[in-house]
Amino acid sequence: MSDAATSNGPLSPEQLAKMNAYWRAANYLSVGQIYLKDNPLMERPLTLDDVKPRLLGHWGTTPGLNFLYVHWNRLIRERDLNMLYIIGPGHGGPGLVANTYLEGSYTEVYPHIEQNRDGIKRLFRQFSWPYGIPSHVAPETPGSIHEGGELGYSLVHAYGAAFDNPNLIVACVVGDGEAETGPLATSWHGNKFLNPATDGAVLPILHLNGYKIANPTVLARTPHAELESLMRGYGYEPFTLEGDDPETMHQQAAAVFDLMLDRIAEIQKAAREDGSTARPAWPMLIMRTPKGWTGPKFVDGKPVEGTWRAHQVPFSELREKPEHMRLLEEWMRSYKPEELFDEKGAFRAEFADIAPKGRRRMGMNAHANGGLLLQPLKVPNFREFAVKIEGRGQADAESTRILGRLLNAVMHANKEQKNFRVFGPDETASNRLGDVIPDAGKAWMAETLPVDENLSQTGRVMEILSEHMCQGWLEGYLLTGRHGFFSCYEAFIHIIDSMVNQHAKWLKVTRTIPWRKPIASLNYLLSSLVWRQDHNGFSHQDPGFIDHLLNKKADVVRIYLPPDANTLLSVADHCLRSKHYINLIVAGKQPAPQWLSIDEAVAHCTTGLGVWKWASNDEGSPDVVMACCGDVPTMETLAAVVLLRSLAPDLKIRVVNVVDLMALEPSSEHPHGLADEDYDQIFPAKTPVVFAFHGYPWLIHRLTYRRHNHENIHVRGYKEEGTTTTPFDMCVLNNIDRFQLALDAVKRVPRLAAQADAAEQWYSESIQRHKLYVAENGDDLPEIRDWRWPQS
Ligand SMILES: Cc1ncc(C[n+]2csc(CCOP(=O)(O)OP(=O)(O)O)c2C)c(N)n1
Ligand SMILES: [Mg+2]
Repeated sequence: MSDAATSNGPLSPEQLAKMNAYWRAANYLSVGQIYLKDNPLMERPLTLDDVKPRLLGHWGTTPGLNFLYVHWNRLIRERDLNMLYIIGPGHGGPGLVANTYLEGSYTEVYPHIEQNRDGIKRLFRQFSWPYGIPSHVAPETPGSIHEGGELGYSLVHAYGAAFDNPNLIVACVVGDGEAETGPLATSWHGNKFLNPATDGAVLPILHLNGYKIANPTVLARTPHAELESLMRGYGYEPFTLEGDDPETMHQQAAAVFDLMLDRIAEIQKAAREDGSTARPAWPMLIMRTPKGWTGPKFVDGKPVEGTWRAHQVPFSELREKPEHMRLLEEWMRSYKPEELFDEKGAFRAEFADIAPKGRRRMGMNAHANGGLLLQPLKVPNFREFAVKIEGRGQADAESTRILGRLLNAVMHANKEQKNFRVFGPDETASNRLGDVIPDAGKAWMAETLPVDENLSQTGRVMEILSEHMCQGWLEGYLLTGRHGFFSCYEAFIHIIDSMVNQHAKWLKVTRTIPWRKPIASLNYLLSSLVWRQDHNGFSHQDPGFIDHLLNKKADVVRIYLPPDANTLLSVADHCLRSKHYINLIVAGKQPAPQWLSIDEAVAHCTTGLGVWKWASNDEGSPDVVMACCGDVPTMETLAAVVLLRSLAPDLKIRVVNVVDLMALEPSSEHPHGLADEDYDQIFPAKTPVVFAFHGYPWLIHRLTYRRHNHENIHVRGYKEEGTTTTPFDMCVLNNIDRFQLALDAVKRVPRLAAQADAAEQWYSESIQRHKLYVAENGDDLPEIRDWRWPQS
């Protein structure tokens, strides 16, 4: 095409020519990254030596992303916008690298990628090259908070970024394939939670390039009227942009974006100045352009542009097929690099000049490097919420309810900063964190009825029945420099296993990127735990998220199982203040005995695991160590100790409680790992250890297999036995009950060998009695249900 303006629209001929040149430059640099390692400006004919040996990357989505970038640049300049760009199809990495290079951001963070021939050569070479940069919009890419490798989370991240950022516009490209994922399909409902007065705007672009890797997309083959109705049904005002002629498309895009940005400004003015409280129909764009736009139309006689064949590298086999070499040469020269870069290889000033400056450049937007904006969370003194301990285990408390009070105080303390939100899939109250709700309110922009309680347009508790949304909103919120807390039923947190993988990868990589500043930790509270799912049963019983998280890098993951409310307070305080971790807290919500004073709790949490002297009688050399981790296993262990005292009065028992699971690992594997000398003091050589664990038992072996005395550790935990039954019967079904733990101890202490048979008998009788009682009465035996630690 010629650069002269031929179509009508808001762009002047000169503006159109410059924007198109900018787009050509971005496309040129994108193709160059995928294909070339030398001859970056094509100052001589391409040869095989210029081409990378392995061609890795994705072209198809990239020209569309580049097209949008240049249009965002114009809008940012003209309207002085603060804009963040989130790319759903993150495989379009070359486009974002190209654009941040053209605007200068890339060179600022990576000075060796200079604005000249050498710089472009390095830019090309590093892409998808061993120890170079990844092919996606990765943490290494300036301006990104979203990798996009795992599809589905762009729009939920966009909403998370926009909450409490009233001056931010988050432009979000949703791939039409990505739009088929469950999380993305729900993400559209973010508009029911976004307040136009106090939050920023999200500008979704459905990138309808028609195809995924190998198939058409559902939405591309849905009649336009249906698609528009779908978007209207989600509550948006859909706009459409369709075509493939660059000039016409630039003009039409400029026109439609002007309309959409005006619409956003109107919505915000209505809410912020005119007091409107209605939920607005935010604009969204359906953008229908060819996949691999401006790329090769045919390869080997088959159509490529506008088809799925454009998805990755449109053609390879350059060595074998000279025709392909010619295609590459033609394709790259179609962008006219000689017009775009000067004789030194610098992007010509007349084009470079149309990009925004400084922090307005999307590659330099501080919101995309949230650690730059992070204000420490104000955490009030958690000791004020402590449970008073008058006699070990005498009074019950609901641990999570106590935590809810602390969270409420945190909400209050950060009211002005507006940088703390609590997330949950309809379970905040059920998990007994309800004290955080009345003052903070639950965010809700949808309709309300008189029967509703605590819904508020400025609510800070985020509840939607989608673990994906809770996770994604929180990630977006954290990545843009704020703080949050996510509570979830233990069994269903698995729904976001894959999302947390991606976040953990992000944290791991960003640790090594000097210009990326640490962000607040992602804090989980898992409650409604496996052992106390009396009314829900087997479907609600799964402690496996701990195992899942353990696969992540040690420098990213922390896992805590506080046995009571005061330890929970101490752990939560620590997690809320920490940075750049994934903190998992597992704590029950049911009334349960309280063991440690707040001072003891702080000391215990500081070491992570320790001997509970008040429950031990080992005088420094135990016959057996009764270890426990998790609130129910702790209670069963203590009850087992009491049983053992009558079964074998002279048995020297040491009780060890583990609150920080990672303390079990060797210090060479995890920074929280206890030094071997300290571990050996607590778990002495040759001494049997009966370990009652909240989760799957093999996990404890996994953590301790390198420790001394591992051969003497015997672990009880959840072994996938469950149903709707009494709390104690759950323990019995999984052999983690007090009778079993006591029997385990007797059987493992050599000098009690003579008592083993009698103990087996006692065990069978006890369990039989329990079973009969439960079956008959539908409740646990009174002495079990009302059990208390004996007061000395
Ligand atoms: C959750 C997930 N499933 C599968 C893939 C593999 N994958 C990578 S790209 C792609 C197609 C994406 O299509 P679309 O969203 O339309 O992107 P575009 O056409 O813009 O490339 C698929 C299936 C993935 N990255 N993530
Ligand atoms: Mg597509």
